[in-house]
Amino acid sequence: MATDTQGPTVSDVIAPPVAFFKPPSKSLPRPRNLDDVTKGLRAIFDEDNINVDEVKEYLSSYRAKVDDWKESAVFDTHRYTRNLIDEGNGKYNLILVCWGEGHGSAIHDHSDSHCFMKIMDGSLTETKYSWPSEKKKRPMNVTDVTAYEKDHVAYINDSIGLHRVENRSHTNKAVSLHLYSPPFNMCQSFDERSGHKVKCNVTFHTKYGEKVCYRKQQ
Ligand code: CSS
Ligand code: FE2
Repeated sequence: MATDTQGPTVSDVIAPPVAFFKPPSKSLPRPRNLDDVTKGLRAIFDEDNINVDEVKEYLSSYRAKVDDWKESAVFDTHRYTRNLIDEGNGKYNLILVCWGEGHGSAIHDHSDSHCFMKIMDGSLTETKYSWPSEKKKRPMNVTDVTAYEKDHVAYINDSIGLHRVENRSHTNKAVSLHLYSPPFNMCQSFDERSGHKVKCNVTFHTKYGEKVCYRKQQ
């Protein structure tokens, strides 16, 4: 691995409030709806130690239905929206992300958190990048491009790298369920051509169905 990269190396251990190293324990029933998922996740995260594969398998075992998310899904014409549906007892944020046709995220990191993304509807393309050089401005290096279909669960953290998520469809919206543990409200986004990074706020379009207003600071 290059020594001038600004991200953590694979040997860096992410140390969130909940440790993510343990053999799977809970065998929860397959969730029938999003309420079940929310409760099941609370039960999984009730433990002090969490297993990444257990969370992935649990989210994968759920077959998403439009009826489950349509009440909480709020779309915007101009950009994708984040809709907070559970704060996981402070251990994680569970967010329904609503992507209009052609909407996509910036290239970003995940503030030392674990990020799970389950496709609830439509299809999303994830482009992964390695951390850019601190020293040289140069185009960022793509490490993987994968299109995910409904019910797939993807996982990333800063040791794996950075990513951009896009709804490349020009005719269909997409909806995804994201779990970030621990929760974070700032991350970094990156310019693909230079690797230049800026800090950005992670804001919500709605929280528990209510529109969130962010006042501009004077
Ligand atoms: N880009 C989304 C999530 S991809 S993990 C966001 O901004 O929250
Ligand atoms: Fe992300």
